[in-house]
Amino acid sequence: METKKTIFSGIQPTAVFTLGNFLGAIKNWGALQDSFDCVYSIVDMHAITVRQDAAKLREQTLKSYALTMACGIDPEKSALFIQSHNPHHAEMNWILSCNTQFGELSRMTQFKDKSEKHPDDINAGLFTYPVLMAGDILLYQADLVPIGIDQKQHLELARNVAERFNFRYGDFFTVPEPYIGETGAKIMSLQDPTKKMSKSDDNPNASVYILDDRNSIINKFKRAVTDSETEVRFDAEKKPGISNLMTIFSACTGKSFDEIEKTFSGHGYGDFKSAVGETVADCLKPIQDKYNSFIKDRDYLKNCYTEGLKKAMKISGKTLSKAYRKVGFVDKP
Ligand code: AQP
Repeated sequence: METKKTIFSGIQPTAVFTLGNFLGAIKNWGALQDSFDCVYSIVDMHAITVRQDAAKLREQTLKSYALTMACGIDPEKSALFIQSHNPHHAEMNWILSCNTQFGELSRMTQFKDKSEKHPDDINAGLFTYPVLMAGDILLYQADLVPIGIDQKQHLELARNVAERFNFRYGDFFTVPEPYIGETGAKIMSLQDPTKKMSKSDDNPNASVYILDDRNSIINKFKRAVTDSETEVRFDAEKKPGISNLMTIFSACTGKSFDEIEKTFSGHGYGDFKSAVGETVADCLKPIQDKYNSFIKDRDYLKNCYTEGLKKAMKISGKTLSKAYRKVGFVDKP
């Protein structure tokens, strides 16, 4: 019998997910569930690399869990769990930290970006974030990791750490490959299309959040920054705003850029922006309805994340104890 390949991916519960998180990552997660063994996590340990309000983080973690289910992750098919519930992640983090170089972590652009954004809190966790992420992936011996392009550098580091460990201790970790969807791999801010759309953007018009109401979604697209021309045409360099809107429209409708250009030829930006807003609102409506029913049923949610944890720990426990043996720790009594 052919064994299925394993997928791992995670998302931080720092705020309601954006359209970028959905189109770049979670939409793919759902589509992969039938063909792969999928392990998905709400990575709350990563979230605390930036200062969080404890009560809000707790609530946002549960909301993120419900939202992930609403986006199509079926906890019966996938192992969907909350990262901090599984102690193996912190333990693996230490083993891998001792196999990661200071120099390679210093080159991570996310560390540089986030240090600039939070100059008063450049903590060690922010620096070693990619090691924790490498552990998340390697604990499940994942073959593939669905991510947006922004996470490619971190995945490359996870691959290097896995290869170094394998070289030192003998073949052990599966070296993971990135899985980047064709459309939506990088959704840009609606207010500055040279910057990625982010959950934690201070400008409320820059990001569309999955739970935004219909009017807000349509208005955010109406206000989206474009250029001084009038032609709906894909040119990521010269027309980043319009190209971003075309990417979003294409990811939501399945239409190619050629088809979009033909449909909106001679229409001007106003009509196109309205069409993108309406389409995104239609696309998010069923997710919002499902979310509203999941979030009310806290017992059901608890049951799902408890079962998800059991499935995840069964796999991660085996990997961790083998890694402990490899590095020379005495078997636990
Ligand atoms: N703009 C984006 N376009 C496409 N994919 C994206 N992802 C994030 N932003 C975009 C993908 O979403 C997954 C989960 O991301 P994360 O929660 O680990 O955090 P992040 O990459 O740091 O995303 P944010 O929204 O910018 O969060 P904050 O503001 O909290 O730092 C990843 O696979 C990512 O590639």
